[in-house]
Amino acid sequence: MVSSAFVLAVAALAATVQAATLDDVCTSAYVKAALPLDVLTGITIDSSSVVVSATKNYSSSAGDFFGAATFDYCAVQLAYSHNGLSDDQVLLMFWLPAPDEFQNRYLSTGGGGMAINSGNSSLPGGVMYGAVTGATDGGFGSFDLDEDDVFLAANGTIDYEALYMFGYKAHHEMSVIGKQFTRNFFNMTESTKLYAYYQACSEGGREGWSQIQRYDDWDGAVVGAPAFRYAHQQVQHLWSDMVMKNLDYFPPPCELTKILNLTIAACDPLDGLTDGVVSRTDLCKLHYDMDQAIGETYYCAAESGSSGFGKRQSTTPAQSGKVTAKGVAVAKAIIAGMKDSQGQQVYLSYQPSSTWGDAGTTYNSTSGTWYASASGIGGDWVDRYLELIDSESLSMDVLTEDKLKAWIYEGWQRYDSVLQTTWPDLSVYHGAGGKILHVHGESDFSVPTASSVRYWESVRSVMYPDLSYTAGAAALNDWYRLYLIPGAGHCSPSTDQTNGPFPQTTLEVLIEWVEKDVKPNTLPATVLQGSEKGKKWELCAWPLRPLWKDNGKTFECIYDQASIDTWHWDLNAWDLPVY
Ligand SMILES: *[C@@H]1O[C@H](CO)[C@@H](O)[C@H](O)[C@H]1NC(C)=O
Ligand SMILES: *[C@@H]1O[C@H](CO)[C@@H](O)[C@H](O)[C@H]1NC(C)=O
Ligand SMILES: *[C@@H]1O[C@H](CO)[C@@H](O)[C@H](O)[C@H]1NC(C)=O
Ligand SMILES: *[C@@H]1O[C@H](CO)[C@@H](O)[C@H](O)[C@H]1NC(C)=O
Ligand SMILES: *[C@@H]1O[C@H](CO)[C@@H](O)[C@H](O)[C@H]1NC(C)=O
Ligand SMILES: *[C@@H]1O[C@H](CO)[C@@H](O)[C@H](O)[C@H]1NC(C)=O
Ligand SMILES: [Ca+2]
Repeated sequence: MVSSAFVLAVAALAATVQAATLDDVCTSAYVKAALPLDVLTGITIDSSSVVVSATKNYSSSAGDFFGAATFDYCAVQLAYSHNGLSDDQVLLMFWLPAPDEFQNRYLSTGGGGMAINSGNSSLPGGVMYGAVTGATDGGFGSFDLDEDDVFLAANGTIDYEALYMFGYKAHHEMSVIGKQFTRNFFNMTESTKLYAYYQACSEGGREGWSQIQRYDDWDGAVVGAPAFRYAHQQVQHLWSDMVMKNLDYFPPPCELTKILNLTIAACDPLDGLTDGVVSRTDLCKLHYDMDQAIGETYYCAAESGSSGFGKRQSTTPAQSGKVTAKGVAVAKAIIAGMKDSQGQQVYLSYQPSSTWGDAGTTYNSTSGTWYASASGIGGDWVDRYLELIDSESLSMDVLTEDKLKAWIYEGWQRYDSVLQTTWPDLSVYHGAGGKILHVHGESDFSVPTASSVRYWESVRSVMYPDLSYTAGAAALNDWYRLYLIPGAGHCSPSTDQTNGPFPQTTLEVLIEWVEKDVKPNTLPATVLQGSEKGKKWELCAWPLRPLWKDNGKTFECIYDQASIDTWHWDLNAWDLPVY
């Protein structure tokens, strides 16, 4: 029989333990004692590297994936190395909530572009939910260095350690170390559940999938607009340049913007609610012909700024004129997606109503004409990752349709196991009970929205081959749900469809699902800008599509086969399956 004195003593001890303040535990000595030194074979954590600091009453501003918050945190930076490698050092940054705010949660965060972290900017998104939240530098030398800064050890020589760290190793190591460090730091008993999560978008979305496809480190993941199917994704950034070169027409940006504005205006009402948001880009594809824009007048005032995603800075003169047949032909060919010289489909493309992110042109004030350059992330991919040359030298002159296809093939083969990130069998993660909320802006201009639909479909068809489409979709939606975000661009609300919503509380929804089994039927979202700021929306889970009825009075998520079909591309240029 347990004596009441003993019970009291244990209760008193527990009370003492819980009474620890941030200042009690946010010390170098306490952190060093909590380091999980033996958690991973082949890794040595450097105790002397630890840098610890407490920050009180920190106010973080709202991001697209979480709201504003004020909290105390303990920042812990540490370094580890891989045994047997020279000059190897990986930095981890963890923000830990105060002991009385800790809710038995851990969150990994990722990067964007060629970065594996987002500095500190994603960390509040976990601490505000009582989660220890981590970021890694991938071993690239500092949190400010990107993978493409270190990918080449020299011209012609790949730094394979950096490549594989970026591909998937670094995140796995951070999760394993971060979770055990969290347990040690907060004195968690072995039987206490630590809920582990992930949240990131774009390249960070790809990083998320790199883990979900291999490990069961997390109970749930929020993955946004993943830049996966990497070889295809990077080369497709060159497709708009190819189109302009083929048609020998380099539209003034204003002409393409006018075509965009007319597309949005025409397609907005097709979803049943005229609100400036194209919630059904599939109906836009089915029912709107951009030829209707030909002859419409456009005007844009002179401005200085950047032209196009990742393109060079420039000054643009005032532009005015009428939309040309060639301008519309460029727009249509971009939306029609990458084809080879035989006219076979190589890759999918953006949805109509997306800004023309890859079709930027620059004004040559000497000749008075517009031109395009094959710079940006697509050119970088070819120069650096295929040619292995540290320079931005890709010329428009070398672009041909078959060259683009060959570049995809080369990158696909070379990096299939490390960057492609489309492994469609998620049985390890699913078997451990993992959940996924996958979101993607329906007007994304950098990672085509159809890319996410294709992957969801690959997982469905590989994991539920014997079920009908709807039964397989239902089975998959039990643990992996995809939500398209009306009007949203790349990982944020659109600048052109400002009344569109964004699902800012997705991690909270995921936590409810994982910890309390509240499955999100629809995903709550909010308008974050403009005149309708604060308006609540519900996003439909794929393959259901939004539709308003009775003049916008009632809202439904409907099943529409013709619309679903527009999202499925027959990539008949390839003999291999493109997952
Ligand atoms: C915390 O910061 C807010 C403003 O960000 C301030 O109003 C409040 O007084 C601060 N609280 C403490 C305890 O310092
Ligand atoms: C990131 O957080 C750490 C710990 O609070 C801080 O020392 C550092 O200055 C922050 N970095 C930036 C760029 O704010
Ligand atoms: C963990 O336990 C130690 C020893 O009892 C205690 O000093 C420390 O404050 C505890 N940590 C937390 C976060 O409660
Ligand atoms: C396109 O629409 C936006 C408003 O969303 C407007 O500011 C811009 O001037 C329009 N551009 C053209 C070329 O019509
Ligand atoms: C601009 O046009 C001039 C005159 O045609 C030409 O010599 C020059 O190479 C062009 N510059 C660029 C960057 O295309
Ligand atoms: C790598 O090759 C490019 C293109 O030839 C050249 O401009 C650059 O200087 C080379 N870099 C080094 C470090 O040799
Ligand atoms: Ca609408």
